[in-house]
Amino acid sequence: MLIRRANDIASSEITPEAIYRQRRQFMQASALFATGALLPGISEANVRLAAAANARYSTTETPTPYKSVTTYNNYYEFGTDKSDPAENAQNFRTHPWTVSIEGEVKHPKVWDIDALIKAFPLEDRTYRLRCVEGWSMVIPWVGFPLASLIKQVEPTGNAKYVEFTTLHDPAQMAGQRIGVLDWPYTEGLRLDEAMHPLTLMAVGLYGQTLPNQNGAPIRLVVPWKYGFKSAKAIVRIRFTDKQPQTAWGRAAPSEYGFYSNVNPAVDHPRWSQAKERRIGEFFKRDTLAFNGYGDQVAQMYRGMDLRKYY
Ligand SMILES: Nc1nc2c(c(=O)[nH]1)N[C@H]1C(S)=C(S)[C@@H](COP(=O)(O)O)O[C@H]1N2
Ligand SMILES: [Mo]
Repeated sequence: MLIRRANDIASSEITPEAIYRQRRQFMQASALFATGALLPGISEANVRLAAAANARYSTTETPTPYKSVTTYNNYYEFGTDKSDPAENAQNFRTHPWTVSIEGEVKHPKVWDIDALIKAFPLEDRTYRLRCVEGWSMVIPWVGFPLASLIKQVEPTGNAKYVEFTTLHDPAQMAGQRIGVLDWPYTEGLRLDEAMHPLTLMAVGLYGQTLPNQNGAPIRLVVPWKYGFKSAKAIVRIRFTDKQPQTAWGRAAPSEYGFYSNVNPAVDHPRWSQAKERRIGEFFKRDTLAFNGYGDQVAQMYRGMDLRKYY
């Protein structure tokens, strides 16, 4: 047996990260995918997800420890300190939940979250995440390409952009009872960006359902853009002919542009973007153009002045 049984492992060792690593090693050794039930789940809240590893779209860099991924968060609906979301989102209700697909599509539909998660094959994809504040992580997501959903709903000829909206529920999200942003959080992509194979709808990380603080039950992940483009807790995906407003764009248009592609050559008005601190590392590393995904995404911006379209 390539893996130890769960009851041979000291309970302190049974972290989602340890389980994920073992499962990955096991899969690599046996070429067995989507088994889904190799080890018992560690808690009822975090359900294991059956997903196929996608090496083509994954970095081989070491994932940031589960603990950091789930306790160092930006999610202003639950507070502005990095430790706030892990504490304040604990009782956030992610069921029942619907995601409405609307606007310029031939097949608008209000999806039940469980049906949506079952409708498209899930993949394990490890991506870099670069926050506009200057830190970065490597996160093993579970999700499906947004392109799969878009193909199914068939955008009309008028669809040029896609708008994403987070749940608006001030009773549950204390941050929405105060200012900071004009709630709910909204984000947007151009249709070709939304269709790009790297653009993911994430429903899990480290092989399990998303922790609430990371955007359960479903969030966007756009790895070549600053982290704030990757909106959490999505309830609406709307196809439009006009460029959507974004929450950060409304709050500070000169600081947070619509594109917000990671770009070490274009500074934030208040700080440099040339370097970043990978969470868990001491020395800063150079920030890469398009967060290192330039080979795959740069052609979408050919001919555009990336200083103007920041
Ligand atoms: N709804 C919502 N989505 C959000 C945010 C937020 O405040 N609210 N913060 C963004 C920012 S600034 C970052 S860096 C990432 C962080 O994702 P993580 O906490 O899963 O690492 O979420 C993004 N998505
Ligand atoms: Mo961020």
